[in-house]
Amino acid sequence: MSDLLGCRSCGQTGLKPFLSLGTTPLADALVTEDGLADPEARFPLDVAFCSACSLVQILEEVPPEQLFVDNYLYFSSFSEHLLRHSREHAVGLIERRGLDGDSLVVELASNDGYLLRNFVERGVPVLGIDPAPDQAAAAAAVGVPTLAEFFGSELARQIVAERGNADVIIANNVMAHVPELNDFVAGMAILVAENGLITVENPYVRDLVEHREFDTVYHEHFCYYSCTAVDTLVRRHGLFLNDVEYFPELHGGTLRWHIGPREHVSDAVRGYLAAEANAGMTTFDYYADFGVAVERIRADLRALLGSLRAGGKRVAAYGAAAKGSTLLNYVGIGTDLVEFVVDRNVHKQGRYMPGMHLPIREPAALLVEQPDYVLLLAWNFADEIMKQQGEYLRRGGKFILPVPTPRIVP
Ligand code: DWN
Repeated sequence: MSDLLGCRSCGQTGLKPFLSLGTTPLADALVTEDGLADPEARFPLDVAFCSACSLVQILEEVPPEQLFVDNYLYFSSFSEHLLRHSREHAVGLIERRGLDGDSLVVELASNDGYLLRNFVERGVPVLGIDPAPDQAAAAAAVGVPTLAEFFGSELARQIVAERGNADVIIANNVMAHVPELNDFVAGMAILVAENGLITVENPYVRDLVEHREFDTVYHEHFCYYSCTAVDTLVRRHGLFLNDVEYFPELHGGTLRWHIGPREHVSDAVRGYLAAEANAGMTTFDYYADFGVAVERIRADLRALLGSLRAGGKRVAAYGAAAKGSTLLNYVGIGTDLVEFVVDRNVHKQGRYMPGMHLPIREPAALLVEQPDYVLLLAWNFADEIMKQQGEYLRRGGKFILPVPTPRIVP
């Protein structure tokens, strides 16, 4: 199969698979009560490496409309950590770039306006782009004008004609989500002003491998990036990877790439490129054993949950996250092991996790049911969630963190 497929970035065939997570339902396709008996769309979830440009990517291509338009329930504003991170990013850009009422900031995948609202509050004109209709409507309700469309070179030309070039383009957790990757980057090159800045954030593939974050693989994430792969990708479109920032606490380890139409590459970028080459991230061998490590996590987590349940302990879960769907389906965790999942997102409550059909309830259920253990599916927000669940912990509750190795805390 992979011999036929060309790399999403460079087009090279001969992609080399190194991880197979089976055939799984779509991670954010939460199931309604009425839909429990209906068959769920399932797709192969296999990850491969491109030896030509070092891009890690999945081999299956699910239509983006099916992923992000029909019944997409992810709203960014349910995490204080993410809101704080976004606010700091916006304020920093305004100050460093001297943004004002004559500027234009465009965000690609602007979701519910969680980030652009910081610019609106400071008088900087913005434009959000997000194909998910409910999120676009939520953004408009907080004063963020939003186009409910997919971004690419055609929409970029349309925006330039109507609004001019963008002084800043922000693309957080979206460049991993686009099947037509080159058209997406070409669109950014068209839209950005000649002295403008593009900041792109995505989880770092080095953390995925070295912290065993296999559950961050799902069909919404077509690509998993290194600086090497991003550098090659953007240069193809006349853009340059000029700087990079690392946020170890965000989504399991996130890089923010600073990209622009003028070349002035920082020592930080040179350092990352050298470190990735030295670590072997530009070769298949770096990824070759990842699948074995993931199979070990599956065995260890099943054993831990099985022993707790055999001992009469009750187990619930926290975070109806996309990564939670991957984990539950790959490990095979049903209601025999975990009774229910809680989540703050009211749009998710009352539905069921894809595939394994764990019911999703509000977080208060943890104090009502007081399970002995809670499997933290949203482990990337462990600090925020465990602080929030202080009462559950004070009553003797404990959390289970699934990666990089299943363990009970505190
Ligand atoms: O790339 C993507 C990442 C950034 O977000 C999207 N394609 C999909 C989504 O992935 P995810 O669902 O794994 O992301 P999160 O943000 O890790 O999901 C956390 C879940 O936990 C959300 O459903 C919200 C929920 N939550 C909660 O209930 N209480 C989160 C926090 C912080 C909380 O306190």
